[in-house]
Amino acid sequence: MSLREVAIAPFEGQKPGTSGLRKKVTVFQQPGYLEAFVQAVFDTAPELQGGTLVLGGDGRFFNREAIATILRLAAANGIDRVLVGQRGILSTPAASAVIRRHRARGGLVLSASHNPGGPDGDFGIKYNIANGGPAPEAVTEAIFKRTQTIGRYRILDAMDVKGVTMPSSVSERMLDQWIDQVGEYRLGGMTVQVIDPVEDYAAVVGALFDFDAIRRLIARPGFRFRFDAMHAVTGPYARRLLVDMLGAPATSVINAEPKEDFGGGHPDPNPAHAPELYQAVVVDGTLDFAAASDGDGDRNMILGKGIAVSPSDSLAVLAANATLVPGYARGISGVARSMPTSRASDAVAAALKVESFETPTGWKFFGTLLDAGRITLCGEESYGTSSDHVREKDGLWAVLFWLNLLAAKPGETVLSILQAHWRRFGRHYYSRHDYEAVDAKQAAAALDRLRAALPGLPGEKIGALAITAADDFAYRDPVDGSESRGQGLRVICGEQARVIARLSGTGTEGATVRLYFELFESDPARQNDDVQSRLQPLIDFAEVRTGLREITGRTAPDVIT
Ligand code: G16
Repeated sequence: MSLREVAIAPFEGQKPGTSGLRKKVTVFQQPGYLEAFVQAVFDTAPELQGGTLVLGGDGRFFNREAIATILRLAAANGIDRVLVGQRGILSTPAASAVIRRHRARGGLVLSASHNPGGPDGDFGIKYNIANGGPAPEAVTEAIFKRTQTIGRYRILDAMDVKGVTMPSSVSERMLDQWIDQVGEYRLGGMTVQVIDPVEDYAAVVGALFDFDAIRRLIARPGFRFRFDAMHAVTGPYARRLLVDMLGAPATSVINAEPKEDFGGGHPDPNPAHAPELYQAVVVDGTLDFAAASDGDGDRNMILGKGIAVSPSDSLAVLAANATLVPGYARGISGVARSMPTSRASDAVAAALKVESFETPTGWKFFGTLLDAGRITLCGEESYGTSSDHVREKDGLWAVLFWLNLLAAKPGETVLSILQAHWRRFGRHYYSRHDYEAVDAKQAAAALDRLRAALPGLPGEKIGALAITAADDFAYRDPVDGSESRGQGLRVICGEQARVIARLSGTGTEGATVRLYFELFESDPARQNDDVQSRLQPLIDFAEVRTGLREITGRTAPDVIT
């Protein structure tokens, strides 16, 4: 074994975005690029020395190579033990569960989430802290700063791996293969423990739900359901929980084999990227319940016969019905949503007389509220929902929650649960329009145009709706007092409506402009209209005031969810 220090020059742009560092695979493949970023993490997180680190990813192309490299870096940086998911697999919520259950000091999760994979696709890496959640902004900023001055990385050079069944010395290629077996071995002075990627996660979520009731629901004649793992990481998790533990037929979990390129698909669970499932359930009504998850297993889409559940509504429904689920039977302490997420969950929190919070986009902003016990549930419009059981959003958890609700409400369907919810709390019509791979300067110009108009907007009208406020969202964390500015442009029409515009922090090509629309409807007779038609005045307003079409030459959004 020999420990080497390799001199390097800093790479430009190693700035973590909404959710870690995401770049094209080819960027990560540059010699020293991954090493420089991981070394910057180790330099900024000295608490990892002598402690346990969790390591795994969504199985996308470059996952295995990255794990072999990170193991050698960790061994050279004084990490005591690394828990690695077998075959390099750990879904994002599972990584969070492992960090918490094993009291690890942090984790590296290799994923670009819903972004496409493969040699020409995206790769990503994010650092999670000891609470199991994404590193807060202060930490990601410190990592970024370190990447700008870094001059060397430390790596274990020749492989020296010792284990009961292992030869004493192996090549890096072999190291990459050794993560296929559950077991323990030594790498330099460090212990590598290859773990079953599902076990900890299944124990954590298994304690929350009424599995007997869900088992009976699934066994009920005529109840037809399907889970689409989109050839991404959730397959093994869904098989263990839904098939092995809950008795669902094996055929109800589709695309369950994780693939390096997600089978050529786009593992983003929304009606645009899971059109067949959407058609089968929502349009043709051939299934009662269906769901899908994304690349790293933290997102969820819930579909019922005749209805695609808006993620904002999903959060609100879960909050309103939480006491029906054993893990939340004593009630919830509060609910948080990201700013662009509809205010449907605020209405529930008000009725339940619990706190509600509006945070910037990014799961990392929920961490302090969860740790402080101020919230139990949180969610985002981008198909993410979760609770205080982990510190990440959790796709399968949301699916189990919905199944538990259906089991606890005999005779109800997804649609009838939603309609009853709207009658009680009012409906927040909601949609997001994405303009993808826009020239970065043009995208900035469109947002600048709306930003410049903000001060003059209050008092103006959008159709019959009066604008009451307009600003660039800034947030002060109520727990630690940290401030975040420039988090998205808001045009607010009292409780009636909102238009929001922001740039995505997860894209890797040009800029993605996101426009979000929300309209409140309290009249039950008007709660079942076509969503896009109801939102049209808000859509027209956003397009005109940003000048998006004129500036970019685009005639329509690329994705509507
Ligand atoms: C990430 C973040 C989420 C965020 C989403 C979209 O999700 O964890 O908090 O809502 O990106 O972010 P943006 O609008 O900036 O693209 P994931 O599933 O990609 O990790």
